[in-house]
Amino acid sequence: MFNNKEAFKQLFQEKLVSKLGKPKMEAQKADVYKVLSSMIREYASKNWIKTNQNYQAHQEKQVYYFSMEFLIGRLLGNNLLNLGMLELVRDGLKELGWDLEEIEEEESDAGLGNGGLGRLAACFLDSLATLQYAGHGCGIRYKYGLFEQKIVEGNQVELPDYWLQKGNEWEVRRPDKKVEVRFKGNVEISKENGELVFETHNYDAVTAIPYDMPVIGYEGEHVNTLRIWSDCSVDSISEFLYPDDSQYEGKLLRLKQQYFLCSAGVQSIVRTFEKLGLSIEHLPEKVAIHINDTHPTLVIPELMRILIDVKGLGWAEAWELTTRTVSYTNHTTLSEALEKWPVSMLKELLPRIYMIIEEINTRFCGMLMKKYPDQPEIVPQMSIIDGHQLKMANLAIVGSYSVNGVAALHTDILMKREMKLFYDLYPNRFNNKTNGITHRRWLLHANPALSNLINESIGTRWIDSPEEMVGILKYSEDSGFQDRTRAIKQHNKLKLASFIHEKQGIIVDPYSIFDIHVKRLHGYKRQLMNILHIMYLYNQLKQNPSMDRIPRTFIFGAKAAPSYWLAKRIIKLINVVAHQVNRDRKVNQKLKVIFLENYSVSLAEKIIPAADVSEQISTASKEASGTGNMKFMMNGALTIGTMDGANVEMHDMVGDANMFIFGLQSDQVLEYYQHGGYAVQNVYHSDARVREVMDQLVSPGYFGLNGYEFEDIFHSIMSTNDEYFVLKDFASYIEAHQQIDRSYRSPKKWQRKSIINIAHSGKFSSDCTIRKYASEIWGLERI
Ligand code: 26V
Repeated sequence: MFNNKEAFKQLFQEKLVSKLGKPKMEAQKADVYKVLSSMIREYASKNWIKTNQNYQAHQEKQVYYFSMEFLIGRLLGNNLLNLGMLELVRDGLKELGWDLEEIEEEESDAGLGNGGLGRLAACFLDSLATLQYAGHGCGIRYKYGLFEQKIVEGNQVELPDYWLQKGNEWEVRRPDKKVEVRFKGNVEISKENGELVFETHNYDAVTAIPYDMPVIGYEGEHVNTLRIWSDCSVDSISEFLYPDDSQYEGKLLRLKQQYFLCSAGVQSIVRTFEKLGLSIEHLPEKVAIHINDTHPTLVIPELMRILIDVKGLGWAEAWELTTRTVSYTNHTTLSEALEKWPVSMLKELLPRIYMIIEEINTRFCGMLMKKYPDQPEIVPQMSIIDGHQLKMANLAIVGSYSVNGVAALHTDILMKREMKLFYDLYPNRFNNKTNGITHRRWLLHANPALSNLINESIGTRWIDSPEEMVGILKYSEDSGFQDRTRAIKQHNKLKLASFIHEKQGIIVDPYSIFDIHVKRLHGYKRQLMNILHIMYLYNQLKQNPSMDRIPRTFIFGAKAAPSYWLAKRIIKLINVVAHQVNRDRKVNQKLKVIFLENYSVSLAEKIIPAADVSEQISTASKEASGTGNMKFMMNGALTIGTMDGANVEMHDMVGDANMFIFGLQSDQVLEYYQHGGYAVQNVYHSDARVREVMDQLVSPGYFGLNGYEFEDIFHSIMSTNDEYFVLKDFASYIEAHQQIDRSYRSPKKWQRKSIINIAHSGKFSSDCTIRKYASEIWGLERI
């Protein structure tokens, strides 16, 4: 159908008429988007069906990746790329008078996730399909995705994201595959043939309807499924995505969402498995269930419930099958993000599930008492139910056969500290799988010029084997290659500069260093340290406007959880500083600050290819991995960063010479925590640069309007003993920025570093990560 441009043009025009009842002259961009995307979906359907038939016929083992979040972003461009039709469609549309890039802007950005965890799930789906593994996503079809952020007078304002308003051309509603999810009720226990039988009465039934989206692998042959569940009850369960990120709150609706996903998903898996005609004890040979953080942990008791209450298995057999089926990824060690549900809530909402959890816990604690008879203090530390709380991480570890962290350092911290007791008990269960990103979206699609240059230099094999990107290392000293990578970066910067001008009316110097900090706003990610450093630079430039500094444009993008007061105040501070700096004629040739509103997947695709410098400055030990760091590296930005998360592994590959590393190490940070922190007052009093910017936060009239404006931020540092070590790392952060300024003065050296980073970034492709999950955790074969 799409093997030549003329055929495409012909068919496209026919569809415009038949689908919209409009002649070509009257079609709007939105019409073009709608018709084109539905054509692509239809086109992919053949392979979608074929892939599924193949799975059935070969009884392939399948992995189901359960996640409360899939941050998929836009699909049109990526699907065209993966189908190998991007050029053809772009050219065909052009001849018909349309610009594909503009058409892509018509698609809503599916923001069914908060940040890294949800985006990781989306990258994994892309790699699973491309590598031809039988792997599917299982999620919730939220009616409202992550809120849309507006900045009004420097403050974040949240608007609902009704992403389905224009319809979703990629999904297929599957009412024939609906299942019933049951809440509440009374559990009645009876005895039949000497066996206990559990039956729940007077429950509330909710119908779960799946919507399937094709996940099209690169080269288009292989098409997996992302199945997202929706309900149609009056007070809808799948109404909206919780916008909190790394901040646990025990909300009843959130628990309902979690069980809704787990129950619908597991029921549908068992139904599919049964079509194979095998008896249930073969389940772990044919099915792997993976849980993305603890949010879907209820798959464990739900599978137990089905095996025992519906399939009639005994406890021991059900437990053996369950724990051979489920595997779990941990994504954080922040204690405030660990899920702990009130027992009272579970008992009422999910009485049978709670009974099963209680039984799991009783047996587990019994085993512990036998194993550690002389250390009774161990039991309450490892117990799944702790007084009135259910600890989801403990349940996830006990009920699964694999527990992995998301970067080497993170896994190390899990094994040696956070989960040490569990690691001692189950040493073989723990393993590391460093995160990755799909180079198809983040390089081929987001930065076509750089991809083409790589193709011209080393051929196209790297697209299938991203590790082969190291092949460009041999050009790191080649001045022709350096000039071309530099020109590509400049082109991307010009494009971003004009986007900024269009959105905000601010002119930024496209030849300045683009220094970019985009991610969720959180204390540990230290956007505050960045803006305080900008205040310091501003002070210096004001004092000496002719100071020799390479012009810098600092760009921020960050959403704060609506309930996270301090995070919102930091957004305000960034905007206030930006306002002041940008209109100050004495310095604004050398310094600009931009806050881009509504950071999202589609915005990231515009920003990242234009970065010279990538800010990855979390307090060491706090960022489990980070994935933005990898996206910037792949697009040739140099990282200013701490030895945290996957930065450590980036550093292993490129070395000190090609990254700007600063700050405390994770061991030092953890050591300080064990002794109640460090003496923040000493740093405040001894470093005049620190004191000056801190005092400016609370100086009357400093920021123009009313003084004392940022007393809350000042105190958030001084009265918590600077829990994120912002002041402690400040001096070394200043130094790292000075080094950036010096390095940028030698374009050749800078470009060399940039090429070395690009070359090594292939190892962070999620293809590499998924191969490891498949062979080391799931036991999948490539089809
Ligand atoms: C936690 C919670 C708590 C309950 C309310 C809703 C909610 C939503 C998301 C989360 C997730 C916290 C964990 C998380 O996002 N971790 C991030 O995972 C990335 C992918 O592995 C990793 O790169 C980041 O470093 C890590 O912070």
